[in-house]
Order: sequence, then structure tokens, then C-alpha cells
Amino acid sequence: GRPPSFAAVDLGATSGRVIVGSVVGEPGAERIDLVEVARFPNEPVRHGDRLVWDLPALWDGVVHGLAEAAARFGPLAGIGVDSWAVDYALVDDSGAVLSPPVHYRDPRTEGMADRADALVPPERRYAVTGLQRQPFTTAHQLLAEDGDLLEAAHRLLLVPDLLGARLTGQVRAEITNASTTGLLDARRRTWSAELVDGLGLPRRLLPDLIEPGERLGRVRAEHGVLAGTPVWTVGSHDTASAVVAVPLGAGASVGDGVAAYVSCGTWSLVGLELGEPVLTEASREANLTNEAGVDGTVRYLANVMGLWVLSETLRTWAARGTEVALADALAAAREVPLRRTLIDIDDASLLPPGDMPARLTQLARAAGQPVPESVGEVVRCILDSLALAYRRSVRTAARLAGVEVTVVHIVGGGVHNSDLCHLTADATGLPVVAGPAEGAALGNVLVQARAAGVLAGDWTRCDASSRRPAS
Ligand code: LFR
Repeated sequence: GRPPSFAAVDLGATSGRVIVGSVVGEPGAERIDLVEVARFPNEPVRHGDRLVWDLPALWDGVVHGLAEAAARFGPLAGIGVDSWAVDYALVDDSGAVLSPPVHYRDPRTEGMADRADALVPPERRYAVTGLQRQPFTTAHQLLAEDGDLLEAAHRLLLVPDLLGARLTGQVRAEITNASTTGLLDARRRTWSAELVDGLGLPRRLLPDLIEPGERLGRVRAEHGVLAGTPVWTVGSHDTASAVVAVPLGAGASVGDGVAAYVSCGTWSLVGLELGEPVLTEASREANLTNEAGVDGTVRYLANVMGLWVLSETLRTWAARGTEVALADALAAAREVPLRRTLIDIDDASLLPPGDMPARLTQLARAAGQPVPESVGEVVRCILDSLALAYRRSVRTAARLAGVEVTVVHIVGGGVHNSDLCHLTADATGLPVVAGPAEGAALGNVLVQARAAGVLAGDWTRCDASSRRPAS
């Protein structure tokens, strides 16, 4: 008969995708065939003075994509949803969305991390959550939230939880994404009442938690052809799903060390999979994050600003009338001497949308580096600075976790950027293994297939040695 097929809804900062994964092959030697059935743009829009996600467009893309998946692959064995983290909608007790989810790059969070510090000291927050300091953390967004809206709100739903609730009627907070709110206890994997209360947030906002690999519910009758399809919880934070798809165990057999990963897309998430969080002061000072992974693991990683800087640079040029294709930009960079200009790619000035070349000029000047002028020089500067940040992040994570890294896996769209893959190998001095490109979708499908009992229950995703940081 037909192989069981699972639809992964994978929403990224620039596009959403519905990808069907079919489990084929003999038991014990299964393979997942991935087919992209829909791709739709995700373009943030203005709502008053806020930058928000276009929820109606996303929902439309998701339901059409799922209908297409069902039409092509017959009754689906499941649906799973993952997206970027931290952003949420507030809903009332009928489930109606009270205002569109605000984009994490909106400047409303300015000063909110400091406000949070005044309520609960940063050392304490890190000791509980293990979460990196970022302006856009959900808790910081909530401190910037309109008071009337907060009062009217019944629940807060992160984007994948919101879509899951619309599909099934079930309201839950999937834990991998919940770990990016700044309100989750990293060790206990429960909401931290201490932090919720300490930050003055209403406890009722937080839905009951759920782990990946559970049946959230079935699609409601009103959704026509999809009605009755099981919706499985997955690593609903895209990075959690991407890490599931990294062949970490294979990598760990290179020497005695463990594998690091770079989940490379709009952001580059660089780090390790561990069995326990690292909650030390040194880790807080290095701004490494402990996010909840699938199967009780910890994603110990750094957010590196990522290919966002490059795409936003190309967008800046296009807006000025100079369209530069990515391939041409990369070709131009190859003509420029290596490491001509190195800047701190994680500088906060690069977070919001805007004129990237101007910001790079400023950073170069401040660092006493040659200002990048031509297309090639600018792109050279971005790629070299990214690779350097990868090296720094891999080394710092390894040092603070007490492990030796012997291989780096790159997954996500960035694997198509072979220049960046080579630079990463050169910068880290380690072998780099590239792929899969659709990491988040593959991880999403793997967790669904296991939950549905289609893949053996005992596949482990990482070598035991990478689950326990050496003491
Ligand atoms: C990557 C990602 C990162 C998160 C950032 C903002 O897509 O999910 O892991 O820090 O987006 O949500």
C-alpha cells in the first residue's frame, strides 16, 4: 500500500513551507522521502506603528498547503507545525486573536531586558531558565505589551501552538518553544511561577505544557478534507526540529569528541546537544542559551546573526535600484582577499531591518578595519565575520560544557552556500558535514513518525557522550 505520509508545516522568517515526508523501506532500514508541496512568502506587515506577522496570510498558506498535501498523498498520517520562536498572539477565552503577533525585530522591546533585570536579577533568571539575553525574548515582549490587551487576554499562544489550536481546538504550550519565553525552568521543564510572578505577568496566560511526540488532537470537522487527521506535537521551535535532523551520532564517531551543529538560515544557531543545562555564571556571561530539545535534551547554543545580514544587505541594494543576485554577490566576494574586514556580526545594530551596508561601514570604522565598499567587499566581510563567529561559538560552547568538538554539522538552507561551509571548516579547523537542507522539516517528520509508531521507538539522535557534559 501507500507509505505513511506526514505533513511538516515549517514556517520561517521569510517563507512558509508544507513538506510531506513519507516513510519508505523495510522496517529497521526506513528512509524518509521529503517532497515540498507548498511554499509561500512570509512578509511582515505594518500594524499601526508595529511590525507584525501577517497571520491571515500564514494561515491561508498553511491550510492550502495542507489541502494540497492531502490531495497528493492521500489521507495523511499526521501534521506537525514548527516555526521561529518567541512570538505569540494573545487570545480571549473563545480563542479569538486579540491582536496580531508582533515581529521579534520590532523595536518595542528596547529597554525591556533592563526592566526585567530590575524585577528579577539577571543572575537569578539565568540560573532558572538558562536562557540567553536577547531583546526579543517573550517575557521582554510581554513587558512591552499594552496593559489593556494583557488584561483582556486569556492565553498566550506561540505561533505553532496557535496554529495547532486552530486545527484541533486543543490549547497547549509545546515545551521546546516554551523554553524561549524566558519563563520556563530549564531543569524541571515546567513554567517558573517564581519568574512569572516576579515579572508581574498573569499566570493564566500560560497554557499547560506538552512534550514533542504527543498527539495534540485531531483536525476539526470544519477543516474539510483534513478533518480527523492527527496533529502531533513536534519540536515546534524550528531549531529544535532542525537539531533532531542533525546526524549527531554519526559525527561523534569522528575521534573521541562530540559533534557541534550550525543550524544555518535567517539565524545561525551554533552549539551542542547536551543532557543537562549549563547554568553557570560563565555561561551567562558568554550569552549561551539552554533551550529545551526533543527527548529531554538541551540545545546549548549561541544565536549568531546569520544570513539575515546578507539577505537584508541585498534588500537594501535592491531598494536603491541595484539588484544583485545572491550567486553574483558570492562570486564577487571570491575576488576579494580573505578576512579583509572583520566585524562583530552579533552587534545589536544588525538586529532590526534597515540599511545593513551603512551599519557594516560603522562597525568597520569602529573596529579600525578597512571599510567595505564594493559588493564583493561587503559580502566578503559578512561571510568572514560569520565564520569567525561560528568558531567563537563552537569553542565557547565546548569549553563551557566541558567537551571536545571534533566535527561540525551544518543544516538548513545555508548548506547551499558552499563558500560559507568552506569558511566554517577553515575557521574552526574541523571537518564540516553539510546537510540536510530542510533540517527543520525532516526533524518535524521524524518526531511525528515515531509518535505515530511508524518508526521504531528506540532511535536515538545523538551519541550518549554528547548527552552528558563531562565534569
Ligand atoms: C531561528 C529562530 C531562533 C530564534 C529566532 C527568533 O529561526 O527560531 O532559534 O532565536 O528564530 O525566534
